[in-house]
Amino acid sequence: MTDGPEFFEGVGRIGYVGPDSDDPLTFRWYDAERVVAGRRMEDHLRMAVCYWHSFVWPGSDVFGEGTLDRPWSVPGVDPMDAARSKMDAAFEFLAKLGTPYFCFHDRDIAPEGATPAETAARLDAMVELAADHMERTGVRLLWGTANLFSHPRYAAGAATSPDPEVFAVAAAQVCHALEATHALGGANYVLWGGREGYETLLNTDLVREEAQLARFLNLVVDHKHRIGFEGTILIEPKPAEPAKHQYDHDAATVVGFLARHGLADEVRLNLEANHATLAGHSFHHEVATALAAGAFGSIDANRGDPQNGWDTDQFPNSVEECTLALYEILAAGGFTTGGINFDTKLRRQSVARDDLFHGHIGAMDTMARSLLAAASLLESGELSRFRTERYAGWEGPLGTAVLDGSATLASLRDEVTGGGLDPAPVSGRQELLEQVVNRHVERAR
Ligand code: XLS
Ligand code: CA
Ligand code: CA
Repeated sequence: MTDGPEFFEGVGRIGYVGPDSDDPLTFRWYDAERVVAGRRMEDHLRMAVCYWHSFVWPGSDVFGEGTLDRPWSVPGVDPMDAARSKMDAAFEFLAKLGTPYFCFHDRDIAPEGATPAETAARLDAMVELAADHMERTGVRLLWGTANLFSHPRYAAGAATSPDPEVFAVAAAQVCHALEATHALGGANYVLWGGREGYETLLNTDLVREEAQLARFLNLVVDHKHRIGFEGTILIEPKPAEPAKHQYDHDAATVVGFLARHGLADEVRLNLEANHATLAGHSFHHEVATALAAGAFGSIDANRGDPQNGWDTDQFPNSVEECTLALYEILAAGGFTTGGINFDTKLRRQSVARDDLFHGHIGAMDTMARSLLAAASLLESGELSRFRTERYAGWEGPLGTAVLDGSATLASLRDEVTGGGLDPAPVSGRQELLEQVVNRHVERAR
């Protein structure tokens, strides 16, 4: 504990009790020490609390002001005093919840000052304080990032602004945020481009904006190597909101962008479940697509709502959906530098102070239970065996000749007209496979 006030009075350290617990301030599934598929649960899931929605956002929306009880953000207080008390609250929460990681934007922890020098000094002071809290609590940094979307200067984009001075200010900001992340031992650095897109094509030069975005990213990668940051640079795709169209639309779009600009070996993806929904994909699709391209990095597990078209950032609570994503991740060997960030918001009506605990406990239990189901599915080999058998023909002489380039269009025609081939339809077994998944979800203990 720090010397300051206790913000979450009445809540102690959240412990694992087990599936039969009726106490909502306990874990029913998340048991950090339990070994699953060769790793401690904590090390598999690498879960993180996000600073911005949990400690900065007051519960406002486009139609209404803040509703949430956030005693560490009292209006009228000196902004640096407020930042320090917010950080006390954040680390009290993290230590009680027992999540091993957190994530932050530069402006979440330190308010912008009157001059660039004051802004930089404020961030340095808060990074130093964060280092003390991390040391005291053992909480680590999953990723840092820069807020390149709130300030009015970024209304027309940061890297993709029509004004090179805005590009320069954004570059200075990322330079500092990357160094702050490095100083705190961050495992990754994220770039999410909420304003990197357009509102109308009538005023937009797509060719220039793509070149600017690529240059910006190359500068970030170059600086990462200069300062010796060993974490991963991640891009977080999102199709829209706040921009009408965002260039980092979805996993496949970003993979193409990275390949076009020589960045495929340097940058990976941070995939958010809610952004998959907004792009018209399942989360499973986004994760599998990134893995297939060798570009998978990390996830933001917060979900959206299929009944509306905006970013609701809800706590994950579907074991089935999360099992499918974790299955793909486990099958590929699990997280390396990445992990599971909860970029989650309470609902505006969740005004009790301990609601923040209930949201995160539910999310962590959902991920833990999904991990058990995914590990059991993987261990059974049922899906992988079916997939292997389904493509077995490609290992035979015909498949090999096609893939190694020895077959031509004409040689294939000759083989078909020669009468040797008569492919029969084979069941894809979708319904059966869906029941295989359900069985593992139901039985995982
Ligand atoms: C917004 C994004 C954002 C990034 C970090 O929709 O999810 O929170 O994760 O800038
Ligand atoms: Ca989101
Ligand atoms: Ca996110």
